[in-house]
Amino acid sequence: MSNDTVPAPAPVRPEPAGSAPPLGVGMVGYAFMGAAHSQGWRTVGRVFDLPLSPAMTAVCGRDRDAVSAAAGRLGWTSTETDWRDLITRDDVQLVDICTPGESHAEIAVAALEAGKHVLCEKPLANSVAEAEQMAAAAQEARKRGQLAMVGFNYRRTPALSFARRMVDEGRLGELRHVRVSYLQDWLVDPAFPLAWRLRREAAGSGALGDLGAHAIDIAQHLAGSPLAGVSAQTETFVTERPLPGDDSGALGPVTVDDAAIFNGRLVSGALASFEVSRVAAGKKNALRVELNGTLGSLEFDLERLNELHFHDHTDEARESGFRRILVTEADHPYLEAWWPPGHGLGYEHTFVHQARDLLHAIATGTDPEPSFADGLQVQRVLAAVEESAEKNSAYTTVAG
Ligand code: SOE
Repeated sequence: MSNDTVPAPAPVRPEPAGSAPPLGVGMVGYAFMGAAHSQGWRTVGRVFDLPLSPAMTAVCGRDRDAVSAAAGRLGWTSTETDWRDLITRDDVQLVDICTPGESHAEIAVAALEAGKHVLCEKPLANSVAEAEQMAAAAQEARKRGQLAMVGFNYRRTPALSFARRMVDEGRLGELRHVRVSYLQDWLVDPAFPLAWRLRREAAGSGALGDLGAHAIDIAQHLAGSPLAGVSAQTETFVTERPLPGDDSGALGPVTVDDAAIFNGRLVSGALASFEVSRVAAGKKNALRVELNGTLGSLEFDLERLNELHFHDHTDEARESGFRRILVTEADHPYLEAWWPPGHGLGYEHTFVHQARDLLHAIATGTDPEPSFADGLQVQRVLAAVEESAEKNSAYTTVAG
């Protein structure tokens, strides 16, 4: 066990007098997602009025030197080299899991059994069986007052939060279509190495679990209805890639998809279509969402994340069309705590909002969304997509 204390970075702003009671956070993993979550924990108390004040108590990683460096860089007070030691610390009440999918289930279940609240990165797990185990552990823990949430952070862009509000208020009428594409291009180059995200045993699936999980969550969340079934195709275009850290030029097999396309029917009756890819040249992190209802339509593009385009179909035809809503007004979701109108937010703010919402849920004892049960349902959709693709696109019902 390490539990080394690293010098804490100087606070940006001193804690206000009479501040909220502390809640110790312990984070496992400190790469891309760990850095994003750290940004959330570092910032949330300096922007929002909170019922609990998160303390960045400890970060955990196997390599002692690397985790120590990460702690200093990201703002964590101490380190652990074994997550089993992290989850049993008395000064940690919330365990934040930012590791590859292969370890989510083991860490989350153990942390819940150790009496901690849990935040887990998406996708919830690498298989439906693991996700079921996690959802069951979360249900048990709920009886003891512990909460568990999945990190589908895009729900917390102000624009998509506002879109959800507009759907709830009936501004789109009855939804007919939900269309989501999520495209990246970092795997176009066949020389890109066989990283963990390209190995099924580590990542569960490829673009499907990585990007499709977000797309499915967003579609179902905005529509307020789950997918009933899907018809899908998946493809791995580059089937072998260079082994990381091996200069001999040896290749290893890619065991996940590069891309997936699928369509389906929501329980509400709306039709949904999805396209996800990590080989779409020129698309960096292009998440696009479109909703068409009987009274109007909405469009969102993560590359212009402060905007929402709304067409009100009840407008007089001669004046109707899509209008751009700049989602930066104080009464837009989350914006009351940020900048004056027009001073937009970015990707990292979704993690601040995620931390804010989870802290409020813990303080008030309310169920956070998305829950582990929601994460399990997304996992079932992912499994149905893979099953359909194996059966040459046969319509496959989502289990549940
Ligand atoms: C990598 O493709 C990735 O980091 C995803 O894993 C994240 O969930 C997404 O937000 C950005 O892209």
